[in-house]
Amino acid sequence: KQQIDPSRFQNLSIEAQEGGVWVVTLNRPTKRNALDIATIEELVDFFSIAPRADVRAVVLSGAGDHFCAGLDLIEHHHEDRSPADFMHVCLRWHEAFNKMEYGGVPIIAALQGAVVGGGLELASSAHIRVMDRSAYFGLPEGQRGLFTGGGATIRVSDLVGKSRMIDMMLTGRTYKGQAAVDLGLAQYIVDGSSFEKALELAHRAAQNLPLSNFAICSAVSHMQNMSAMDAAYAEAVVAGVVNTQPDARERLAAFADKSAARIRPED
Ligand code: 1HE
Repeated sequence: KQQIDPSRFQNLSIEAQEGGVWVVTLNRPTKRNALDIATIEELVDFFSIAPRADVRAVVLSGAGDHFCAGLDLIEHHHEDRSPADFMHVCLRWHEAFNKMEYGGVPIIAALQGAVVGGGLELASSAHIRVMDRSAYFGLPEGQRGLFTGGGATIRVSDLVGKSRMIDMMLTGRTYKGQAAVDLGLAQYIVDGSSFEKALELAHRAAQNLPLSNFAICSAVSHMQNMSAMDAAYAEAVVAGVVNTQPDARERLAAFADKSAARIRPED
């Protein structure tokens, strides 16, 4: 097992709650949580360790009125990067975001205000997105003379489809409210605090056995990249491991002796 030392992080604030739920907050509200390279390195750091540090679920949030304004445009402007330099920047973004999507630890994003550009790429690397009424989604790259570099061509197009993503980039179209949920940009919208709802969902997910969550939050994504034949094979192998885990026996016994809760529709 590895240990996470919250004091090592500066651009992220990291807080452990009971039950193995961790809160990871982008903490540069005066910069609208724009993603500079230091923040990306901290995301790589945290999500490299999390799967082996008893982290059972993560709430990913942004301090202040906006979740994340995307690429730190001021840093990018000042650095005046070469093509190769920026390619390597993007590869670090992919390192961080792939660790999130494929790492096996459930990540629930709590969204408010701007979720734009790289901020949307970050949010789409989470497994569940919860938005409040102030949240809006956009890909302003086209207007800035840029292109997506943090996986939007893969993850955002997965959420909303190719044509809608191209429209968002070409015209700067944004989505908010129920329309954003209907498109699949978020799975939950709340009138109150998206953070509180995300926390509730994280605590609920953290009740599952870690190996089940590992499979849910890594295997599904891997399988999407496979042929149907290979995915079915991989699914059988994963189920072979997960569905025979000794820790599950207690839960199965509770079902068999009728002490386990039954599945009923929610209100
Ligand atoms: C920033 C950034 C940023 C704000 N990089 N510093 N992303 C964008 O094109 C979105 C750019 N940001 C905005 O459109 C707006 O800032 C917001 C809608 C997010 C917020 O508006 P507002 O009125 O609350 O804030 P503001 O006055 O615009 O900005 C406040 C401060 O945050 C200001 O800094 P200050 O030092 O002058 O106080 C801004 O400079 C700073 N700030 N956003 C740097 N993005 C791997 S490729 C990914 C490609 C992309 O992500 S492109 C999309 C970039």
